[in-house]
Amino acid sequence: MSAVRIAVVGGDITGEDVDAIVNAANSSLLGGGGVDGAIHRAAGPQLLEACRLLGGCATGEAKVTAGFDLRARWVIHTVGPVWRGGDHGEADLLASCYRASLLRAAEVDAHSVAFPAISTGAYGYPLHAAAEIAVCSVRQWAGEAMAVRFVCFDDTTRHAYDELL
Ligand code: AR6
Repeated sequence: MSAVRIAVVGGDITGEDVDAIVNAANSSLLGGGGVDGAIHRAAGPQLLEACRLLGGCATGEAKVTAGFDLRARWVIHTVGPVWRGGDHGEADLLASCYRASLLRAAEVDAHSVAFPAISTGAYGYPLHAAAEIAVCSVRQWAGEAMAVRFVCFDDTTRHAYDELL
């Protein structure tokens, strides 16, 4: 039996009642637009202070902070690849974001994790390919039991995940 239970939901990730939400950040970890901006607004200014101490994050890796004003206890900040045509290791880097995020979650004893569709907004990763990598990478998780929620901000994203699951 798989260690992962997967759900697809619509809406805003900042309201998720889970142990950890994942942020699609940039390598500075100092905030931005999209889901990153929404998470920083909802978590409050302490999140930026905590991020400053992390010294950035490489693409494909993940780092954890507290969730501050969020319902989620933790925020896992990961940096997805910018889409550059698909020949620049984008798929491996995106898969690595999901794996690294689940590893960080397990390290802080988080057993429920909400993911946005990493890299599919400002970073331009084609949605269907990204959703497939998201689902495959999460299904390969072989660690402790994990409830994963893919939080889809728009209907197009939701359809892409629904088709896969
Ligand atoms: N809840 C859930 N998903 C959301 C939310 C939300 N509140 N807001 C947007 N999305 P993006 P990226 C969806 O651009 O492509 C930032 O400036 C959005 O519709 O947020 O990884 C960072 O600082 C899309 O489906 O992230 C980086 O510089 C998905 O989240 C850069 O953007 C990802 O879109 C990262 O780009």
